[in-house]
Amino acid sequence: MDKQGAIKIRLEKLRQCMKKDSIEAVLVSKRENYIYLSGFTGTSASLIITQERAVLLTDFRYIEQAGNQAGLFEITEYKGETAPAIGKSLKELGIRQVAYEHDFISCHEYEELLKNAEGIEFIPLKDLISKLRMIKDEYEIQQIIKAVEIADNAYTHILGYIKPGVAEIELAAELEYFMKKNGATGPSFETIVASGVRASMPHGVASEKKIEAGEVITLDFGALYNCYCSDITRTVFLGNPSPELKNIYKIVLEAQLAALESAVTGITGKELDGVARKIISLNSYGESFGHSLGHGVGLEIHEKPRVSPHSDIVMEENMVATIEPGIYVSGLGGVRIEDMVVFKGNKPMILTKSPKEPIII
Ligand SMILES: [Mn+2]
Repeated sequence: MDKQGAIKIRLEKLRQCMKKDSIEAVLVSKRENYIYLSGFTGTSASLIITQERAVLLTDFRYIEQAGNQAGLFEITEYKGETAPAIGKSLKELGIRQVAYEHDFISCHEYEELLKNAEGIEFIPLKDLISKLRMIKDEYEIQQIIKAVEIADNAYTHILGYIKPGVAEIELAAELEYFMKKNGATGPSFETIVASGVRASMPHGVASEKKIEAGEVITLDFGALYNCYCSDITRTVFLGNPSPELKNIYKIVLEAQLAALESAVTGITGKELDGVARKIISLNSYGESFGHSLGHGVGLEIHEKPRVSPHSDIVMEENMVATIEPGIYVSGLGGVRIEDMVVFKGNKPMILTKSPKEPIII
């Protein structure tokens, strides 16, 4: 499926939902949402979509790019502030009520919109677009597969760089350099390299600390490819780990493999999270697994569906999520293992290919 074909179907689905919910028009200004619905990847645009019209407003910097990328949209150039341009367009289109991204635009922007669109009613869009984005189409899955592949290759590459005396930040730089040389536009989030006792911090962003023999190292990173994210975590040992860390690794891996087995369509986020959490708790590390099992990944690094103890969402075919249990012990270190999967009936498509047996460098 080509990109334009995919976008056409996404717009049709959005319009069906709008009809069902009696929404006359939607206003989209969140970047991931306008990329999804129009194909335009610049950093500033607003979309106004009705049953009949699809308008993309942007400024001088992006007119040419928008024309090239957003073939299904009428492109409107504006000068100056955004809100007056949106207000003018809404009036010209004869719109009486518009659904806006209430969870994205700021209070100030909202006030400006109201000021510039007298007589037009603003209603919250709720999770209409994020729900559509949960189910990935073929084009999206292809981009995600490529983003995961780049990260997998970067992991293999970085293993050769892990040695005593190398700083976490050097490893992060090498990972990011490798990913960009291999087709990524950048990292999908700030690279985490947490060594030694720092590995007890689930989000220990790479620091100037030098890695020493005998330490555990958690690497959590991802590639951004054609606007789609990947996310992988591996934990490796530089020299022989302590028996406790070795045992923690074994438990996390067992929990991760069990969760992958259970990653079937029809399971809820809560149930899936529970599969891994139960194993970790039975091994008395329940308190040390303080985050969710996973999260959706796509145009955003963290999106729906959540795989957490609070998530009632039912997993459906072609949802994409991470499975990433971890155990963190302050003063000792931590272990996390993370793969990305596509939900497919009774057996997930596991995208991440990097090995998970404990590696002692
Ligand atoms: Mn993750």
